Amino acid sequence: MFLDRPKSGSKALLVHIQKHNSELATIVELKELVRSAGLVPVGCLSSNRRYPHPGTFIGGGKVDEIAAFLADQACDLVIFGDDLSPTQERNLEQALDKRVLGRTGLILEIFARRARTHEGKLQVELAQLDHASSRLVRGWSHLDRQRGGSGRGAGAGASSGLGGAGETQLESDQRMVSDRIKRINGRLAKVQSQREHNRRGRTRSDVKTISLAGYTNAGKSTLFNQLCAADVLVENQLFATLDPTLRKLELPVVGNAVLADTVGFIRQLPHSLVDAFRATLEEVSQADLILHVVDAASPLRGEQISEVNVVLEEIGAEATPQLMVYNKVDLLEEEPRIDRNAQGVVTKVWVSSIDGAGKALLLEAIAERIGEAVIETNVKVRPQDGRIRAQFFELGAVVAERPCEDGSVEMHLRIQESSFRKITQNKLAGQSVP
Ligand SMILES: Nc1nc2c(ncn2[C@@H]2O[C@H](COP(=O)(O)OP(=O)(O)OP(=O)(O)O)[C@@H](O)[C@H]2O)c(=O)[nH]1
Ligand SMILES: [Mg+2]
Repeated sequence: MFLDRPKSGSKALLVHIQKHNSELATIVELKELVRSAGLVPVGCLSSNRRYPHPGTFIGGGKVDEIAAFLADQACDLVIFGDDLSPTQERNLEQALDKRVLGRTGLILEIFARRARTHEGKLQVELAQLDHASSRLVRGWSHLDRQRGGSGRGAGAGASSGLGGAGETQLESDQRMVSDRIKRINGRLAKVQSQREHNRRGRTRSDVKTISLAGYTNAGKSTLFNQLCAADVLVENQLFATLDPTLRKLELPVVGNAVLADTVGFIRQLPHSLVDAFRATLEEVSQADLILHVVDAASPLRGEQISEVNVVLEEIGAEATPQLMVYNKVDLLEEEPRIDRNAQGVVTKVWVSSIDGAGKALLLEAIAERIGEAVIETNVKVRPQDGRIRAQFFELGAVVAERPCEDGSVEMHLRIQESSFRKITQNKLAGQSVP
């Protein structure tokens, strides 16, 4: 009842607010979002506004223009490219007598259509309920007015002690939503503890995890299929991938790693979604390396990179090492190549995932970056492990050393994690002092 979703194939009028540059590209993106939600755009009206109107987002003249369009054309709903407050949404629905959807509602609809796994479906429902419940609370005064109440301002209801059908209905609606949210949270906790368990297992076994991240439609799944000879869904649609998929990845020198394909990001990714998907997004934040895949041919390339970084920060992945992958070079006058910074560290790899160009370069770059993890640690080396001590010195990994009373030495090391493991072969297990 609360999740009243538009039917597939519904006709939608799009409303776009001009704010800054690259307007054409944002309109194209809005149309793609609408199509990805299974809806059919039948028109697009633009409005120039610096600040949204508090009551209706757009001005009165624009509302009339939309009403005129709707009177003329068969259309099932009106979609705004921006987020609307619950009040704005309701006022517009009343004025236009049509279902109105803001950006968050639209993205939630795409996710609802895309969710395949149990966990994905629960997460999307959670986000939708969260979104619906905010509307349920603040929409109350509007409900009250409709039912012949006195038209008090939003927020006055709960404490004003109003009786009658409106309040009771609202309260029972709220209770049903919050019960459902609790139930979903309970079920999610179970699924997610399994995910956590699997991830821990991977960490313990020392397998490196590399996670793809990037703007939706950047080509993450295409790249994933190239690198892992996998067969995950690739589509010229936004949010084709929702549920994370893990596969084994063979790296030169380093050996086996795990690569994770994940959900794409987008400008203004709804908060409720980020929250609901926190567990799956942990594949990204907990990774040893993030491959930030960019559609290098997009006119919005720069904006998309910043948007992805904003979401990465939001999920606590800002400190995770990143390697930029500039994808779709086949659409540019570029050859696959590796870019390095002044210190010689690989920062960017240019590839084409669709034809596999640059694949070897990328694998090389990943191996280089993954192998770079340097740890600083103290270890105690017994006299009979003299060979281990010599190897640390050979590598130039010894920062300081001091003898202990029992004849062993305590060594302070700065060393590549993998070399440390190779040299000690766990013989020093339990002696390492972090
Ligand atoms: N020309 C060209 N097209 C590409 C390349 N890589 C991917 N594509 C196309 O870009 C579109 C999106 O690819 P996906 O791999 O589904 O993108 P994604 O990043 O996984 O998208 P979401 O899962 O929706 O976030 C598809 O139409 C691909 O065929 C490339 O290197 N060159
Ligand atoms: Mg994908």
